[in-house]
Amino acid sequence: MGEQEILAAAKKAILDYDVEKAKQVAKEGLDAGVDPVALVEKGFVPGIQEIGDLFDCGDVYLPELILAADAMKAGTEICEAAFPETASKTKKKVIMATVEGDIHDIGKSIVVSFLSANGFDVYNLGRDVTVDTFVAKTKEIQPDVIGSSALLTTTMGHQEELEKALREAGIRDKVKTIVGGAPTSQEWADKIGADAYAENAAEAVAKVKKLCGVS
Ligand code: B1M
Repeated sequence: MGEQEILAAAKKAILDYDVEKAKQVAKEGLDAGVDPVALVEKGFVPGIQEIGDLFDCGDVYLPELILAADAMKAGTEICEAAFPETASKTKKKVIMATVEGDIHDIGKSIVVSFLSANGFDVYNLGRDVTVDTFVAKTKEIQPDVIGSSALLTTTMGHQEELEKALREAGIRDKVKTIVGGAPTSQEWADKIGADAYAENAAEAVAKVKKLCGVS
């Protein structure tokens, strides 16, 4: 299979809710020399986005969304393990998590992998993480940057609560913050007082580097 066929097969595996096929395509793609980042962004992501659109229209339901997400995770995890690593560590620490009430973590995991591959020491706190946990872990780990991901309009408000909680804990000026996730934007980051917003994983790396003064 050529690259375009592999990317199409990756997308199809998601649309078919096929975990085994997603794994197989990821492995075949990597063996064939396809860039793992391209495999995720141009193969698997368009598949899950189409499922999201179908869900939005009522053409697929939650069980199918869950199956598609399982296939997505299976494929992207294989690709993430193959993301090219930079030679040097930055010695900068980043906390990353999806906010409370939100279990979407596929995009956040991709961001974590990109940051790790670019030399950051990433503490992935997982998903459905409370503001209190963000604050406690910030005190414990003393990261340079805190990243929060929110995929729901009903959960993005926790990113604003995090800003407030960091101020109340007296540690807001000791750390930089970055927000991301589909309903968020630069306007949202500005409104809540976050230091940065990133639309995708590559932008997240560039913004976190800038926040840390790393070139
Ligand atoms: Co959910 N879901 N979901 N879902 N789901 C969305 C987000 C939705 C847009 C679908 C739709 O209606 N079209 C919609 C939200 C509507 C809204 O709030 N306006 C929705 C809904 C409604 C729901 C439920 C409420 C459904 C229900 O129960 N009735 C429910 C909520 C559960 C909860 O969290 N409490 C739910 C559940 C689920 C599943 C569990 C089935 C599954 C998630 C599985 C998992 O993540 N482990 C799921 C999925 C897969 C989606 C869609 C289809 C795909 C999300 C995804 O993985 N995208 C999504 C529709 C869509 O996004 N088109 C949808 C691929 C991923 C690579 O992109 O996550 O955007 P993304 O991450 C990107 C960027 O956003 C950015 O970089 C990433 C990589 O490029 N980024 C950051 C993300 N975080 C960042 C942090 C940063 C920087 C950049 O710095 C800190």
